[in-house]
Amino acid sequence: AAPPREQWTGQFGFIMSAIGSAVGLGNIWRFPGVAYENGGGAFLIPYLIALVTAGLPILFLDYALGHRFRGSAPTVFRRIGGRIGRFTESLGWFQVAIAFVIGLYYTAIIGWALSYFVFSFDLRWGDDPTSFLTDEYLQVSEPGLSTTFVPGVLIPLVFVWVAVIAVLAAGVKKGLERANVIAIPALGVAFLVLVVRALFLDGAVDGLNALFTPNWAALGDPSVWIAAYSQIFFSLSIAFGIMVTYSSYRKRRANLTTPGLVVAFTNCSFELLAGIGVFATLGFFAFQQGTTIDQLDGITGVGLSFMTFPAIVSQMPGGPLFGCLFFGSLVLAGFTSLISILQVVSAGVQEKFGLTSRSAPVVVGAVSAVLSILLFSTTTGLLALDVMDEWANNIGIEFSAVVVTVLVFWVLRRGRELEYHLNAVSTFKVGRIWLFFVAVLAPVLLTYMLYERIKDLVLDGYSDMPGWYLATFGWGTIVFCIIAAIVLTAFRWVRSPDEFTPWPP
Ligand code: MET
Repeated sequence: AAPPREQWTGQFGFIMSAIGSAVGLGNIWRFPGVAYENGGGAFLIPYLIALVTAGLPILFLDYALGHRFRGSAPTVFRRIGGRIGRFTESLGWFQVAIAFVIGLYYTAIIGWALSYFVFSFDLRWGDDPTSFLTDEYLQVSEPGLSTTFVPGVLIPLVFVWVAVIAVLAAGVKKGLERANVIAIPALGVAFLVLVVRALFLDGAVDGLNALFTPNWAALGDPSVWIAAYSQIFFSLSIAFGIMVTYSSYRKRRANLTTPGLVVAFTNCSFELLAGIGVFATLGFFAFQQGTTIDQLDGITGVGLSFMTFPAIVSQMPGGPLFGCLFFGSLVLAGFTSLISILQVVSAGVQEKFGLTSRSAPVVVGAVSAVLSILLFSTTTGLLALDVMDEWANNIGIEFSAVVVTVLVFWVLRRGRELEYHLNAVSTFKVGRIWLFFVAVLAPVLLTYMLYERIKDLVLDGYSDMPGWYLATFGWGTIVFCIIAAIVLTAFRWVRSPDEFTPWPP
């Protein structure tokens, strides 16, 4: 017989690991720019509404699914499907596929951050960090598929892949949990020092004003709401298998909702803190240039972390230390999320194909690493990354959330059972309001937003990129996930999942 299912040591290990997953590049690299672009201070309203109406409810749903049905996403959706489990399993594989795709580019950004951590010591980017990034470091060429590898990008990327495979192969307790228990406190300290330092820079207050001054008109724009919901899903690591997988390693009698509140609160606090730190720093930059923040370029996404920040670090007293703290934080935050994302893929493959917890990460990691290296260590990596991120997050994850909620609550009608399961041991009880949010409000809102987003992308394209390119890397990503879901569902289970994760309990 196969060994029993792996477990966290206890609640603390789980909470640290769940925070490790939630607090990631999304908090530092994505949130500040998204908030700024979508109404600044006014963005906090859709953000908080998204948190309460969909973020927390779906976080609890993911916990309940993983914990009750005790498996990776495909196992969970097969089990909950009962007689139609052969079909519902595909939803689990769809989530695995999204996690797989995100893992490919997520690693690339961690690799860049690792390079920039080293570059911080001697401010390697020189006087023009923008051209340093695109011309010298990434050596960006026209959109396309290049086979010219860039060694400076390739080497850290390989390093990140080896590290993540090693952590996963060491197992849930000795690998994932241990990595998080060490990295998360370190991240907390480093980031706090960074933010406090930023607040004492000249111009910091102007930066905060730029971030928090509300543009109320933005609230009437559906794309602002979509951005808020996408950000919450990505940031809490929900609706694409991560929390399902992580909660399946919890002990049988476990308090589910209370740790969920702790994790969500910590994540959102960290996110706001990142917004404050980043904008205080931008305020300083604007002050130095004798301009205002709205005149600055590159305060979102890749540009913010890898062009604007290096420029600021160069102008700052004690810049190298500040740079190390910033890029070191990115590496720690990113890595602890990356291990959760690869675990989704690894656990799914492990269970279906009867692999061991040691061999699965090696197989899955090797395949992912090769693809990731092919896509992102060549001269066309940056563009592919931007497009894949947009589609995976704004289409893939939201689509998955809609299908999960409709399937679980309307097709299979398992709402009361999951409510009961959540309440059995948890101290924070959920009830009718939870059911209403997760079963009615979330699917309705998300369906509408998905429709709007798809319409926009079809009619207006994205960032002036050529249509064929969006078809390949954007829509292609979604098509890839759907095909992967169908194909992986069609394979036979090497062993029944019930052998290694006993079911029914
Ligand atoms: N929650 C993570 C973040 O905010 C993303 C999911 S795990 C790759 O970056």
